[in-house]
Amino acid sequence: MLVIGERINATRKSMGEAITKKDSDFIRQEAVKQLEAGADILDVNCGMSVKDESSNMEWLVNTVQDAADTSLVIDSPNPAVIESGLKLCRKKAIVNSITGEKERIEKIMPLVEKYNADVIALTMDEKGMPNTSEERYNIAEKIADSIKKYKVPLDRVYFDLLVRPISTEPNQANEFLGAVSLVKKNLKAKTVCGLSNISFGLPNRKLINATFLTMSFYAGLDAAIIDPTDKNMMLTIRSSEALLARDEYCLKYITAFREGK
Ligand code: THG
Repeated sequence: MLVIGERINATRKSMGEAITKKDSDFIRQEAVKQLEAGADILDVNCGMSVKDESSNMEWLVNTVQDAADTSLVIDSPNPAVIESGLKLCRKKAIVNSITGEKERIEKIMPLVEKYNADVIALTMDEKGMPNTSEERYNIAEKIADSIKKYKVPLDRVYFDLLVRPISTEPNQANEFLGAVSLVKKNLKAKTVCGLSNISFGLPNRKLINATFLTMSFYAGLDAAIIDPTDKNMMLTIRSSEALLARDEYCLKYITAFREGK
C-alpha cells in the first residue's frame, strides 16, 4: 500500500497559519514526522487563496524537499498551481488531480506528460458525484479513454473512487468497494482514496476508518491518503499487507513491531 501523508494541507487550521506566516520549521517538522511514521510520499496542498496560491505552492515544495528527500503529491485543481509545484519536484511526482471534466483534462494532462508524473483521476464529471459502483466505473472508463492521446500509460493513473459518508448514505462503502474491484478487474490502472470521509458524522471515526481501510485493501486499493501519525491506522495497514501476502515474509510488519511503531 502506498501511504500518502495528508497532513500538509492548508484546510487544517495550524497548517493554513503556517503557510500564511511562511513558518518553514513547522512545515519541515510535519514532513519529517509523517515520513518517520511510515508515509511513502507526501501530499502538499496550499489552499485556495487566489492571489498567492502559486507562490505558496513553490514555497511549500521547496521547504518540504529541504527537509526530506521525498516524492510529492501536488494537490490542487488549478493547472497553474500544479505546474508551479511540478517544475520544482526533484523526484517523480503525482498530480492530484484531474476529473472527467474535459477542460481539466486538457489543461492538466499536458503537464503530467511534460513532467513525467503520475496522476490521480477523481471519478466525477460535469454531472457531479456518482452514487453507484457502476457510475464510478463508467467515469473511470471514460477518463481512461480520453487520456489515451497523452503519453501517460494507464499504470501511471490512480483512480480515486470517491469515498462518501455512510452516516447519510448507508450503501456508500459498498458502492466504493465495488468500484475498486471493477477498476482493478477491467483497467490496468491503480486505485487511491482519501479515507476519512467515510466516517464523517459518526463517533469513533478512527475505528470506522481502519476497518474500511482493511476492506478497501482487500478489494484492491493501491494507495491511501491518510494521517500516518495515526498509529492505529498504520498498524492496520501493516497487518493487512501481511495477511494478503503483500509483505514478503511479513518483514514490514515485523520491522514496524521491532521499531515500536
Ligand atoms: N482524494 C484526493 N485528494 C484529497 C482527498 C481525497 N486531498 C485532500 C483530502 N481528500 C485528503 N487530505 C486531508 C487532509 C487533512 C484532513 C483530512 C483530509 C484533516 N481533517 C481533519 C478532520 O477531518 O477532522 C480536520 C482538519 C484539522 O485538523 O483542522 O486533517 O479524498 N485525491
